[in-house]
Amino acid sequence: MKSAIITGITGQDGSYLAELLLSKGYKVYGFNRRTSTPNTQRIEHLKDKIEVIYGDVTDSYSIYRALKKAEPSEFYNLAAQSFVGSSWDLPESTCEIDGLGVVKALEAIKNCNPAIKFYQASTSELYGKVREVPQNENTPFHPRSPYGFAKMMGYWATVNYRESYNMFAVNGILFNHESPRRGIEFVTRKITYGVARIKLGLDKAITLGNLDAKRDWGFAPEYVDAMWRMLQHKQPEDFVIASGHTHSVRDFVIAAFEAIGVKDYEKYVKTDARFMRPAEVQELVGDASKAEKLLGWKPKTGFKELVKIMVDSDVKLISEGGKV
Ligand code: NAP
Ligand code: G4F
Repeated sequence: MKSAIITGITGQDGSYLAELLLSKGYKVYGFNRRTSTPNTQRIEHLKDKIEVIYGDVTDSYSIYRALKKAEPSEFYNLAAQSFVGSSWDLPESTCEIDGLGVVKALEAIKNCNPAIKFYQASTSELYGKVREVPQNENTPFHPRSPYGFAKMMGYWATVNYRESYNMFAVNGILFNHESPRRGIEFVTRKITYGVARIKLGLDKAITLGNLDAKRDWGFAPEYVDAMWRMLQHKQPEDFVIASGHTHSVRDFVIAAFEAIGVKDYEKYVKTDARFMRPAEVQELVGDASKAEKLLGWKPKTGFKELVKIMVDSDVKLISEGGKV
């Protein structure tokens, strides 16, 4: 039986990846840090099927212990301080987790069993102030936040361990991907949750920042499938995973209100400088043709369908008294 460690298993992607690997017959170990209140709601339904190992990617010994216990064939490093907005307030810890944490994981794997295949959760934020449109595996990077430059370290550490030690270590350069499990502070979920509350008469408006920023948004369960495919590929290579379409935050707002039958969205949207960033990534759009050609991966869920899935899910969640 194949086994895998997923760091960041309590997050959006970690929970979907755990489901995918279980469906493929893997023994799944989740690497989960200690928190003062339980944060395992996204994996509650999997608790009898996976094994959780307590640890933290900033703590090398906990990574070694996890490797010894799980003896995995694959290691998916999804752990991160993943919210760009907070990274300006937390630049050091973001670098500790998103940069040095990757080096610690790679070093532990190199020393314990360099045959373990390693996936690094790299990001389209590396492109930042974009040098070309659309962005592909050869587009130069220009990160625009502490999150971006911390992830840059993780990206290059992964490339260097592959080239120096012949390890199967790959970067998935994933563009934004969303779902009903998306964290509430990210703009898509903030919008769909806010729109659901407005529909149910619980709120009068949502307050956002830059409505003109454009992102390439896809559906998270499809993106974790790409992660798995990268580790099954015959050789270690980096891949862009994206929908190939870009939409503004305003487009997302319009589609979310349309999903509840509201056309005059302006009445319900306010902006506030609190949600603006010191530096912005204005437009991202990815070219995933390499992944389609070599991994047979293609996005399936379109933009409007994605927005509707999220709005409907939030309406149901709130109506049933569920919590985020
Ligand atoms: P997420 O929901 O924020 O999940 C992040 C996970 O990392 C959580 O399980 C979190 O645990 C864990 N974590 C944070 N610090 C840790 C530490 N020091 N040690 C161990 N675990 C730690 O993020 P996501 O959207 O699933 O994204 C997964 C990965 O893909 C992240 O690395 C992110 O940067 C990257 N990425 C995401 C996207 C996207 O659009 N979603 C795009 C490109 C790349 P807690 O639950 O305890 O906080
Ligand atoms: O939803 P966001 O916070 O996601 P962002 O910054 O694109 O980062 C996400 O995607 C990356 C991949 O490109 C991941 F690496 C990263 O971990 C994360 O998952 O913001 C999207 C856009 C930004 O331009 C932001 O300025 O939405 C704009 N925005 C406008 N109003 C807002 C808001 N963002 C947030 N979070 N909250 C607002 O009120």
